[in-house]
Amino acid sequence: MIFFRKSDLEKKAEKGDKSAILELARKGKVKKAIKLLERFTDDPDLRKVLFDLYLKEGMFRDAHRLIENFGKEVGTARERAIVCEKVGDLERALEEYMRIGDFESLTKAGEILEKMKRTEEAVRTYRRALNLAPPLKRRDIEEKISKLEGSQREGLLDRIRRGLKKTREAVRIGDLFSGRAVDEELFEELEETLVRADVGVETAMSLVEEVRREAKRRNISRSEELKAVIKDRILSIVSACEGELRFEDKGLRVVLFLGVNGSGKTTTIGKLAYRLVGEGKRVMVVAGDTFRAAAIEQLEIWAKRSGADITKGEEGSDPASVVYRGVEKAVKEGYDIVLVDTAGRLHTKEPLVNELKKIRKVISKIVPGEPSEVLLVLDATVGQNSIQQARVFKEALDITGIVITKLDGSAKGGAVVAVCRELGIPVKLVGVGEGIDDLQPFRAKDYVEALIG
Ligand SMILES: Nc1nc2c(ncn2[C@@H]2O[C@H](COP(=O)(O)OP(=O)(O)OP(=O)(O)O)[C@@H](O)[C@H]2O)c(=O)[nH]1
Ligand SMILES: [Mg+2]
Repeated sequence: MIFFRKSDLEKKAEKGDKSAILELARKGKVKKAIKLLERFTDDPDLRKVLFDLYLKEGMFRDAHRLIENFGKEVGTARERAIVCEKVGDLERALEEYMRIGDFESLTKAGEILEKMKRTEEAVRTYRRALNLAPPLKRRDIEEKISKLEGSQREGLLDRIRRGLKKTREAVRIGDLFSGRAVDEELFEELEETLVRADVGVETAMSLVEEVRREAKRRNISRSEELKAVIKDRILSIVSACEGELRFEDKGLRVVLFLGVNGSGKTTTIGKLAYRLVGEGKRVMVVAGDTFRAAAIEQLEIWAKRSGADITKGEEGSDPASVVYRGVEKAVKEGYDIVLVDTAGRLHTKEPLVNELKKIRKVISKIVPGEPSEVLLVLDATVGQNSIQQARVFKEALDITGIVITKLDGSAKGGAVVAVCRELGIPVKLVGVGEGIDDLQPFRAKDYVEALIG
């Protein structure tokens, strides 16, 4: 049996002698050197040597542990990004690649976002990469973007289709148009069907009148051709109110949510917070609905699920003062977006709109120009009544947009048409389910496609 005596070098190395450890590593005793170095991770120089050895040996899990413990004190941003990506710590890899911000890193970040199914962000990141792309790489990136945009559209259309399934099945607008004579009976049925889908009697009548006129003018005799006409007419109504929420500006943005109780304010805030946090925004939700303790708890649950922070008060406390605290905190702490929940009814006899006006004033006092969005939430299942509600709110407050919720919940999906025609306020979001992902931008074309098929 042969016994190896510990060399002087090893003895010195074991005592933490830097140059001895380095010498060991150089001589190929890498495992031994690593073992020793792991005892001295508090020493920045030795930690660096250890990190480099880990990378050389492909020991990414161990390298990752060092990153977890020492953060930016270990390696370069690029090295950290690579290690995190290798071990599946995608959040951190993403953060590092975004921080580097050059063409290659942004491309990597885009790929990670794609893997995480954060499609919108992936597209945005690829676009940033495209701005920096060397000429030969541009095509690759452009292809990635167009592929993602295609799948994104498909996803949105599928979802709104699923959302409007009940309406479609109950009223079968699309089916009216197969193999029929174009006659008065068809027009009457079309009108009835539109009323059943809740586009509103007046809207239905005027739509059918337009279709009738067009049929005559173009001498249309095949009912299939009429389908395109009605789609086109509905599209022209709903396109006029296609809106979008934009938060690209720098500085704090405040969004105030209004609507009668049960319309879906709190749920919409939760879903939107989730989307915004996913886009890397710092989001604060404010429990301006102090009417019930359960309402505050409900918002808290959504805050947790979405990763947003919350400002809340006691049940029954003054909503405007909770909002004051929330917005003030958001300014001080550099949040990007504040989403303010409000009650659909009040304890006091004071009219709800007065309370809302007060809240609005408080916000603009702290951040001039805000709230930049005042969103009225309407429940599609309430149908025509929601138009009445909207008028009351619209008169008292400058509504900048409408959210239509529960499109999935009833056969009244046509309500969107009535809302567009009668209110003239942009529809900025639609809710198509109770899940955290069931909120989408309102795309007129997809809507009509999903409604009529
Ligand atoms: N199916 C479906 N349900 C929804 C949607 N949006 C909200 N809901 C449900 O509608 C109910 C009321 O939603 P909330 O968000 O609590 O409504 P609110 O406007 O905050 O109500 P108050 O706090 O009472 O004023 C809840 O059960 C939600 O899950 C949607 O898009 N689809
Ligand atoms: Mg609520």
